[in-house]
Amino acid sequence: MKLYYSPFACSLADHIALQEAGASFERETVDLEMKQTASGRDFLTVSAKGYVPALVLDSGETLTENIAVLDWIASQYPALAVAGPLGRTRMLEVLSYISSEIHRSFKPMWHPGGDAEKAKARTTLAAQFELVADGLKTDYLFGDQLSVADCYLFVMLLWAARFHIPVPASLEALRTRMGARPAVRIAMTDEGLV
Ligand SMILES: N[C@@H](CCC(=O)N[C@@H](CS)C(=O)NCC(=O)O)C(=O)O
Repeated sequence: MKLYYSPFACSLADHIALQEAGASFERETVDLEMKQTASGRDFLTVSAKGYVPALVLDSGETLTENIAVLDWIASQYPALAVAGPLGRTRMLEVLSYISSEIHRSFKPMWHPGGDAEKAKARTTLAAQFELVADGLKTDYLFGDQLSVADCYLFVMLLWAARFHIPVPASLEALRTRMGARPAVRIAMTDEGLV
């Protein structure tokens, strides 16, 4: 399989999850502005959506959308899934919150200008991280074992640090804990982030 990604983009979550899973995968960066892969291919022929992540499976099928890609990784590598009768549902609940609320709230931060919008986004993000922290009672979101949801949350926490958005101490600790994991360090090194 092959992961199309861009350094420090949300696709880092999928990159980390694959690395944590011990999966065998190829990877290729994408120039998101030019919609071109590092090998010069038109990225729109890989994914018409034109954004990362895109994961091309060994079957030749292409998966997009963080929620779907991370859910697929958890289904293939159960060590990264959430156990229990409601485990998958709870995992999807968190992935959806991260994707449709937190991830989306960062949007103004990536574009120049829009100071009022940025200020509003900061307030929204701080409240969203508080809400996640309120439910965090263990080392990771779902207990003592990391799941794909932590991988996505970790990227949001890295973005928070980059934009100086305050997060509660428990999430700072999670960011540090995740950042020290060997697989996370490998993925971040591969993306030129450490
Ligand atoms: N709905 C998508 C959004 C993915 C997304 O926003 N990717 C960004 C990087 S974090 C991207 O590739 N942006 C480039 C673009 O939209 O042109 C998902 O959840 O996977």
